[in-house]
Amino acid sequence: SGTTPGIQNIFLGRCLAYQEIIKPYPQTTVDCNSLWVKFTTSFEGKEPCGLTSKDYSDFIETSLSSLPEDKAMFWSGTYRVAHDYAESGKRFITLEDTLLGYIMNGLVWCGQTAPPGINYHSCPSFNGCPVAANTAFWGKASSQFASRARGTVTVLLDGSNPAKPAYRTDSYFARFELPSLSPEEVQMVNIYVVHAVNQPYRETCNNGTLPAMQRAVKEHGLKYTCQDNPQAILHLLCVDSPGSLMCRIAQHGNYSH
Ligand code: NFD
Repeated sequence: SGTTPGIQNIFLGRCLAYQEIIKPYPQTTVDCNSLWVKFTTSFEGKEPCGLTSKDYSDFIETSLSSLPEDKAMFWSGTYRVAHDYAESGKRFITLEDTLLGYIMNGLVWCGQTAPPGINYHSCPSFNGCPVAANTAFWGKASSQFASRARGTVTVLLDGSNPAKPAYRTDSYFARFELPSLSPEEVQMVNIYVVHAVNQPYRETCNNGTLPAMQRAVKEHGLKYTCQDNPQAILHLLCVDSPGSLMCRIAQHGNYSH
């Protein structure tokens, strides 16, 4: 598929709405028109597969500001529940709750050497380039986001997916985020293993890929905790299966055994 239709309007609209209406946490103001120019300058007129994270440095560094303490949240395989829990930056701040991530989430774009420099008709698929073009942007955005985390950070991993291990060394989290956490600024990594309701616990804090992840966190010089399906996460998942046994919450005057 090609570049997202109307990408300039979406970009500018998201940028303005984020700063004028959404404002999830205090940040310095960024001019949306100059940000659009920095974005297009990153890839315009260039081979779509020839980009590196350097091409996006100026754009990414202009739009990402500092993060409040204890708020950064990372997710891997847990997009929906992580964002439900983060509550649009009110409880936790994911990359998608920052100005940069909010503007860019879900957009598709690519350049071309021929005029007009942006390809509106066809862009390489996610795996279509030798080094995915996606990684040039999202890898840099992820590492810059993680490098701004302070205090306690929270990571949500998927312990129920038979096709994808909870901790994959080829995930953005493992490749770009964990290595960018500052051992000086980050005091604790709280790992939450998410288990789908009514599914067997495939991987837990003590099984599967989680021990390797905890070793990696420790080797990076960080302290951690690990919890399987904490109550707050379970309660969020239970919205979709309120009647299932593991979702039953005792109510005053309505206990069932
Ligand atoms: P993931 P992760 N094809 O859930 N982040 O740890 C297509 F089309 O496995 C945010 O790798 O976890 N898309 C964003 C794919 C993107 C494919 C990257 C694929 N084969 C990284 N594989 C974002 N907002 O878009 C992976 N993806 C894409 C940061 C797809 O968009 C976040 O701060 C999927 O939703 C988070 O902490 C996304 O990669 C961590 O890295 C993540 O795949 C999540 O990357």
